[in-house]
Amino acid sequence: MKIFLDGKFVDEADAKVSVFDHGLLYGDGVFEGIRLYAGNVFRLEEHLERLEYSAKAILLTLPMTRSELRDATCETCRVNGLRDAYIRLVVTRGVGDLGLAPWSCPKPTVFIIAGKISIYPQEYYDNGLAIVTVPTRRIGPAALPPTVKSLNYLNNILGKIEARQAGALEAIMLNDQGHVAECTADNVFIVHKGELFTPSASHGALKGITRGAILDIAAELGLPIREAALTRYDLWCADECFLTGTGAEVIPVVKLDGREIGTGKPGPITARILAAFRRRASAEGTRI
Ligand code: PXG
Repeated sequence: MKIFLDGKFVDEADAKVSVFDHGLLYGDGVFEGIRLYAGNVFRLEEHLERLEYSAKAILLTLPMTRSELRDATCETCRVNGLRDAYIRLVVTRGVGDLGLAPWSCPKPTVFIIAGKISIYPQEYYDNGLAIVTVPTRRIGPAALPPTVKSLNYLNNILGKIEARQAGALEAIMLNDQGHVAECTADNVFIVHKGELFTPSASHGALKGITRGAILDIAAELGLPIREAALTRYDLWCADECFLTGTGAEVIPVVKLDGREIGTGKPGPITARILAAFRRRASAEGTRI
């Protein structure tokens, strides 16, 4: 496997960053997780825009232009002969001294890995996930905007550990006010009386690229959709629930905190949305 690292393609064994890189020392950096479907990069411009916004929010000047990042992303897939892949594009603050100060880092580090990812086994797409609400809250916008896709995932990692301790693969994370924010690495949607609802960014949701695609698909299918403040009660009493993410795509949730959601089986609207998402995923995108 060839990795793009600071402008060059290197072998996996040589794809190394310094122990003085602030991405490692402090989680100081931003990233994107992107999918390649049948030789097309899904919503590449949206991913690059989110990366630019994340970088701007943490006052990190990207060392490559939009078109350089686009070319490098596509080239990483091409040199590895990939048609379907998961792409991880990372920009760290770069190498600096041992203090926090980002101004000691003259040059951000950029690397792109294109490989395989499968987050949930097929049986969960067929039967749905049983998940739990975890005690760790989603980091609030006053601490760090949750819309920034930064290298600081400890908050979500604690949520993931708590989910596993409870025997679940994913977890609902609430915000400081007790509203549903999202999962540890996925956005959440519910269906109630034919309408779709999802938490807004101001309730702690990352503006997921898959979430954005679902908003478009709902409009295309004529399904009413609203961003709303949701509580656990709203999820327990929903007719259907599903999660969205670059890795997971669209996955049904059939149980939350021991309560069956709807019939306890993946619902028909979730199935329509998943089918529409898969159609789009193979039809649209940036050809590599
Ligand atoms: N919320 C959070 C906190 C995320 O990290 C999403 C929502 C969904 O966003 P997208 O843009 O993917 O629709 C994410 C995305 C991994 C992995 O390595 C994590 C994500 C995506 C892909 C892989 O577990 N998180």
